[in-house]
Amino acid sequence: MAITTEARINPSMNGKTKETRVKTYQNFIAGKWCDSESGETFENRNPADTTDLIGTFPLSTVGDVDRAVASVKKAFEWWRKVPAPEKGHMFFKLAELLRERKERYSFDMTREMGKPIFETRGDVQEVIDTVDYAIGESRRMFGHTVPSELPNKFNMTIRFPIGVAGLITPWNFPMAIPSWKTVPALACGNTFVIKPAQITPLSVNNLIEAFLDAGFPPEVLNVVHGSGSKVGNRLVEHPDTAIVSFTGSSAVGRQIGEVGGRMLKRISMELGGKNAQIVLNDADLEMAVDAAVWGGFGTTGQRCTATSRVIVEEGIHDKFVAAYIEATKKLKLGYGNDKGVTMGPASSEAQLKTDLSYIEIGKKEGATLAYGGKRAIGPGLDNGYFIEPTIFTGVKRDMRIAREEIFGPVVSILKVKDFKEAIDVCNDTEYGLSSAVFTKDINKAYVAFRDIECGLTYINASTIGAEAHMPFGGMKATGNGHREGGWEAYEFYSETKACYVDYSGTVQRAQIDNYV
Ligand code: UN1
Repeated sequence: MAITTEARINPSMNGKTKETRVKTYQNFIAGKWCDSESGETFENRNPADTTDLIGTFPLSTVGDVDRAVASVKKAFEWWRKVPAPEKGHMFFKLAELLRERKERYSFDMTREMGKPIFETRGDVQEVIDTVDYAIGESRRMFGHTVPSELPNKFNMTIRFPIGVAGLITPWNFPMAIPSWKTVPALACGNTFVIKPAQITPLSVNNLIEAFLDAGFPPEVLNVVHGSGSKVGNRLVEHPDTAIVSFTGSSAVGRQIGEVGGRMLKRISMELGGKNAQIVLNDADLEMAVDAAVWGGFGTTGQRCTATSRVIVEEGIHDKFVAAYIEATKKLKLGYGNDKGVTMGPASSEAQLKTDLSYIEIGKKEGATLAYGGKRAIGPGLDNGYFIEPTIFTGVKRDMRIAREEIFGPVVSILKVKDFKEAIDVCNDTEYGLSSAVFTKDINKAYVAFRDIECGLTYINASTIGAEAHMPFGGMKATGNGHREGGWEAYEFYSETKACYVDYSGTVQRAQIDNYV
């Protein structure tokens, strides 16, 4: 899958934890690793140290996508008939391989997108969890049997494979999110072409390598690297991709929805978030602070589920802010494969610029910059896209920093007078992905479940940390109503077919013969 073209020494970052080879990576199309027909490539660099070139990947064309789709379309004809439990055996082997390779894949992931190694281990673990679930689900895939309204007639539903899935995946969970899509897609009998984000192509090649080594037929899975405008668009517009699953921004999601809607495709979209953690007066302060540090600055704030707003009730506000700043000071920035690092860089220069521009916006809007606010510099940081974890206080609900998704380590604190106002502020956003409430009052917990307009609500836990066997996704502009993870993903990746057997020996007319 990769050809080493050049050896080089990387002197920086203590030289300890760095790979020193530059490789040429390829697409996987029609059962073979291959370059793009364009011959063009793009670079994959370490965002913690941009002098560290990880490798080059193919900048693919519409022609490459068309070849890939044609190939997996052909494979679908027989893959759909392979018994699901047989697929389950392959998933069993895949889980074993992923467990063996967890450390290597985590290292590669940290190197290409920056989150610390303990987080990338979690990312690979999320893949393992998703695969473990598929092993079980491959022997379930339940339909329903229900009584018929007519005598001597049998009614049941079965799950029916759909066809080719075009999968477009982001860089913040470079393996976990691709696994949420690829694993149930294959388990349900579909085949796929995946286009990974250009920031994290290696992690998806690693996933594909694991699939192949686990014995999945090479014909059923293809990866095509390149830009969203060429490769991504073609996957959406291709007449033979019956399914499109996309994780990314709401702006791109709207475009995909338009095209896919017109073509009547089955589309799943997991888009932006502006998640809030509510801290009520009776909250356990220490826990609420820990959760807001993890939720706000884990993954450098680059999660759809990141805590970008903390809504704090008046009585605990000042204590919370002071403790939150103190706890945030303890974060250690650096290259995530180095020991002791707890926060990596922004994953790209573009993301860093967005983060910094929102900090300027926050200041201009009149919020108080309580901590951070600058590009982070110093030993081990100067070649990377590092930014200080940033806290704004005195944020008002109509400010842009309280409304727009930033996707960086910039947290807005909003003070409210009571629980009712907290819920009102929490819902005052176009998004509806994740939410959290810190309280000891069980009644308030249930009110939160009833009234918060989000796909995920946590009580006394951070807004991040969804588990792979639970449905994941959001309301409002966060998506189009589908969920990833757990059983709901299996519903998305298969059609429901209603099957009837009439064993009465006569032609019975439903709704008519039984109501004379
Ligand atoms: C995302 O940010 O798109 O719940 C996914 C979480 C992770 C997944 C996040 N398990 O934060």
